Amino acid sequence: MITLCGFAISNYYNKVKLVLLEKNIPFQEELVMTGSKDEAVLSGSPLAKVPFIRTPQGALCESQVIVEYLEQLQPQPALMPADPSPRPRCVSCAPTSTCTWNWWPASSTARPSSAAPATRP
Ligand SMILES: N[C@@H](CCC(=O)N[C@@H](CS)C(=O)NCC(=O)O)C(=O)O
Repeated sequence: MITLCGFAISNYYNKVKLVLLEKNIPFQEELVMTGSKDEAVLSGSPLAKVPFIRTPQGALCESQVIVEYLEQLQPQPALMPADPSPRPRCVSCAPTSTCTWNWWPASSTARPSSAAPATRP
C-alpha cells in the first residue's frame, strides 16, 4: 500500500492526497514534518521536503512527479486531458492548486463529455 508522508496543512501534500482520493487508490498517511534528519525520511525525500510517498517499489518525492506516477498507476479517472494542447495549462496550474477541479478550466472543451459539468465548490 502507498504511504503518503507529510502534514495536512501543506498544499503540496493535499494536492497528492486529492489525486489519491479522486483515483480511489488505497493509501495510509504518516505525519512527517519538514527538516527531518531522520534517515528513514531522507531516504524518501533527500531535501527533507514533504510530501513524499512510500510504495512497495520504493519512495518518490516532488508532488508533480508523484501525481504523474499516480496518473500512470491508475489512469482512470484521468485528471489530465488527453488532448496535448490544454495539458500544459493544467500542469502549470497544479502546483498551486489544492483542488483538482481547478485543473479543468470550466470553459474547457477538453473535459470528457461523460463527466459532470465543472462546478466550483
Ligand atoms: N517542489 C516540492 C515543494 C514541496 C515543499 O516545498 N513542501 C514544503 C511544505 S508545504 C516543505 O517541505 N518545505 C520545507 C523546505 O522547503 O525545506 C513539491 O512539489 O513537492
